[in-house]
Amino acid sequence: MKKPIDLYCMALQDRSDRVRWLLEEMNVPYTNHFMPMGSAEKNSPEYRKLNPMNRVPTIVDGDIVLHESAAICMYLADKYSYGKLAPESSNVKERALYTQWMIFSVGTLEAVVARMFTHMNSPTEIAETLKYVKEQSAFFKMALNPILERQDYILESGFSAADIMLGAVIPGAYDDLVKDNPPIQNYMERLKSREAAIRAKVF
Ligand SMILES: N[C@@H](CCC(=O)N[C@@H](CS)C(=O)NCC(=O)O)C(=O)O
Repeated sequence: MKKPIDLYCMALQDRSDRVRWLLEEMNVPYTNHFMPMGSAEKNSPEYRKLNPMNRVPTIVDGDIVLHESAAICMYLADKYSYGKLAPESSNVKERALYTQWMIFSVGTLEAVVARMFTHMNSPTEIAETLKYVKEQSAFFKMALNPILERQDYILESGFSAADIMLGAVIPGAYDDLVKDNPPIQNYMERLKSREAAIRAKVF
């Protein structure tokens, strides 16, 4: 029998959330390894060998060791759900859009959302950060709203790992993206009600 995938994280609600949600969607067995922030295990040389960045998530799947949540989700969806949660390469347009949204979710959206955790150290910085997030969120809405007004998920072909990435990141900008914005609000309700997301305790 295949060994369950090892998923290294600090807690359920860190960036391991999207990986756990995807594994639950695919019914792929996994083991959570919780290493609280500042713990000896997280700072150990053994963990550094798996992830030299000393961050989470990291997975070990046989001889594959991977970090970066979007890369992990792309790898897992290709390996365990090719043609379902990951569009096939022969479906050139869907695959290109899938890659776009996977990378957007961490490289652009999460980069903006994360500012609210790191750039809030003085009243001036807080005001600047909130203004920046609001401005960027206006662009995000321009990109996402028209798509989510015409279809249930970010890809025309239906629910995919890209929705998992977006769904895990979007709540971080709740006031600017979700509140009083029916297209994203309804999208988030659809995602939150998925049994795999509930099992993974993402929200
Ligand atoms: N781009 C990376 C970011 C990873 C990351 O920053 N993870 C945070 C937790 S959510 C972390 O490990 N922080 C602990 C630390 O920096 O020591 C990804 O998406 O996996």
